[in-house]
Amino acid sequence: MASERTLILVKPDGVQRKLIGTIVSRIENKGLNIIALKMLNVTAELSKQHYAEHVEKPFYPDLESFITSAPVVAMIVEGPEAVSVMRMLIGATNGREAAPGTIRGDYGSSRQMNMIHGSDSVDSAKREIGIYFTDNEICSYGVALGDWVC
Ligand code: RTP
Ligand code: MG
Repeated sequence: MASERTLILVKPDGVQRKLIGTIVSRIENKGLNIIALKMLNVTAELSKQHYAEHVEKPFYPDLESFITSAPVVAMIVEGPEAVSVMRMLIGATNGREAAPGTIRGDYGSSRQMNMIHGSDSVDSAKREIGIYFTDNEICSYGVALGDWVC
């Protein structure tokens, strides 16, 4: 089972609604390792880098206004199949359609303000981790769940 890294953001609505701890707990309860974590303000430039695939889409101006409106908490999460495991924990993009039990399904009722970002592939994760973190901000510790359970 491949150990992967994925880039997670608690978006401005999650920070404003004081759900940082809840979201961190969900990730830890699942057995994944948080190997980097910081709070920052996303600038317009950073937003355009992160959401390069969406910059030309009609919803992008609203997305940029939202993601730059308050701090985010950025994390690198590592573990077996971390990219797809986190996407499952996060749920569908639109909080109104996300399944109960997922983070968006339990806390979100909007398509725009959907609490959390998770990379959508291993390649996206590598690109996004490089945008948000330098190598010396990434830690290594402990044993991933996949080393304990097959
Ligand atoms: P994310 O990248 O933030 O993890 O979300 P996602 O993969 O589930 O969704 P994606 O299609 O990548 O869209 C990125 C973010 O843009 C906003 N959005 N608004 N039609 C719309 O109004 C619309 N579509 C997407 C959401 O905030 C979404 O998370
Ligand atoms: Mg996406």
